[in-house]
Amino acid sequence: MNLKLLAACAAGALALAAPGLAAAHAGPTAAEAKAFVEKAEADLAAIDGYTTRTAWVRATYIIPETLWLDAKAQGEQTELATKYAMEAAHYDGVAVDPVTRRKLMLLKQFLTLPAPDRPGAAAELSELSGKLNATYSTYKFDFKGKPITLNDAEDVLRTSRDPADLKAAWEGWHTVSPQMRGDYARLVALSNEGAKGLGYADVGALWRSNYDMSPAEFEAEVDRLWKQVEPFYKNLHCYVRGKLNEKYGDAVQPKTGPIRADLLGNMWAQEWGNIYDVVEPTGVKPRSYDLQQLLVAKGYDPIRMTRTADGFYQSLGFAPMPDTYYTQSMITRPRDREVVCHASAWDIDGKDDLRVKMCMKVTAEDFQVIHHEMGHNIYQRAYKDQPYLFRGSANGGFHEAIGDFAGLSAETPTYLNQIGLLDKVPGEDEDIPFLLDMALDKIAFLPFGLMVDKFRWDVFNGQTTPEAYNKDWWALRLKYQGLMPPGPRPADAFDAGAKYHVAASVSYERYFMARIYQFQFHRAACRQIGWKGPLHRCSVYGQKAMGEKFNAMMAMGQSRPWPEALEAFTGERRTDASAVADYFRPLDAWLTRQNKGQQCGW
Ligand code: X8Z
Ligand code: ZN
Repeated sequence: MNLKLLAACAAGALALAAPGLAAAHAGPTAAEAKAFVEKAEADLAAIDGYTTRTAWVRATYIIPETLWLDAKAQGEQTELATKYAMEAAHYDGVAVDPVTRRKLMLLKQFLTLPAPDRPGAAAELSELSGKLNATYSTYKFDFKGKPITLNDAEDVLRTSRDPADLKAAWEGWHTVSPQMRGDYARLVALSNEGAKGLGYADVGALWRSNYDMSPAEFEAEVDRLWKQVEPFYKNLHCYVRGKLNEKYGDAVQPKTGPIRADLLGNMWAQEWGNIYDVVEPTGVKPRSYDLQQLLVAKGYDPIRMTRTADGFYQSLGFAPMPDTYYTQSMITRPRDREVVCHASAWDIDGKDDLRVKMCMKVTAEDFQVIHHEMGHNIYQRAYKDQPYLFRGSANGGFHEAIGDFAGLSAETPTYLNQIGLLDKVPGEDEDIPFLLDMALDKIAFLPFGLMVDKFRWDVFNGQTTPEAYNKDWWALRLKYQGLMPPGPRPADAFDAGAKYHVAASVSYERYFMARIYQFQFHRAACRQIGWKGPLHRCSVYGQKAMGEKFNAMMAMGQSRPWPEALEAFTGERRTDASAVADYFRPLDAWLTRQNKGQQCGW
């Protein structure tokens, strides 16, 4: 499976021939480059069949032995991929055909965390990765006298409206990461050394190179996109802060300044839809339904939620998920063993053994997550006939955007009515509540999606030292999200490490990009089906011709630079947040009216 989707990495063993060296005088030839790429691709595909399976077993059954086995396998893969990445650089100046050129580039960018090219380094790096992930995934802390998991703590954040409980659950979970700091700093040092060996300034620069542009251009690109959406976020922040102040009073949430991070319904305050009840608009008709209550009332369970997502994709013309999806996946948290609960989508064999791994509950949030995860599976299946090195998304943002794009339709009242979940489709007078609910997830996420890797870019380039991890993390949380912790942080805190993608080294800017692409896809799809109403009411359910065109884009995998894929479906070649603005326009105007007279910002 696509290594960039699998959290960490690996290291390995093969002694490699160096085809470039034989022809050292004249420099390597195009034929040698092609032969090298073919061998590298075949070897990496072969080891993938092994590492994907060890990773699956480790993630669904955490015991010392599976950690050991997976670290060994990932170590071998990292070592192999690092050697091939270094060797790919020998062909930088050789005139080769475009396919070989792209594959050489992808070989250099293959690893999320490259290892230094010396004995033992890849093994050490993969052990550190596995250990950090396992610490995060198995941690429990004491809450009201009993040990609880992250899942339990997330339930508290989602449902409790008692600020003391919220603070205790938030602070309790954040005790997971002080113990990770030393290992994390070592992982940064090792992988940076590996990245430098490949010719990148550091790991952050390697990650920013994954977008068919230079690292500096990508940085400018995310800043440009953030500027497009920032005023909207500030409007939402202002409105939500006012409501929290009404609910909890000045002592808990003052009227001005940052928002307390534990009051927003989510452990990382990344999506705020869980506190809809607290921020519900007054003076407009209340919402006539709540997705979570509908799911419960109609007796949905996790399998039925999965079948529902499957049904949505089938309506677009995609084949059903295979039977093994339902027998081999891990859909709910097992009672009797430790697992990685953080949701992910798997392609075990590059053929038809697709799976999801999550700890699903019957919530509106997980209804969204299963559409998200299955979107990954749909993409994996669409590009499975590409050569191994092209089996990936146009860029990381595309992979994360597919299922969310489906979700934009699957969360419309029209669709919920079509599948029998909702009895009556509300009228236009419920547009503001609906859009507010969507914005609490989609818009609230944007600055978080942006800042997680702004933090890591600074860690990798050395500007943020281990001693400053927590200070710098909160400086960015304040700057972009306008948040503060619920109380003073202990001297040993490493709050970034309490986020899965940091502990597991999954790059994060992909999610920021995805929040924009999904609206571009949605706008283009709604145009294709001839939708004339407001974008937020458009559903593409049942639109097979649109589905076919979408599949054609996905089938390209990463064989071409991403603007070509974007153009194939949307006719647009640039990432463009105007689709986000188009979707939320009525809400933005409404929020501006609500915030009149308020001192917005922080
Ligand atoms: O990690 C995920 C997915 C798996 S790729 C569940 N997401 C990000 C997160 O949870 O932080 C989806 C939205 C953002
Ligand atoms: Zn995802």
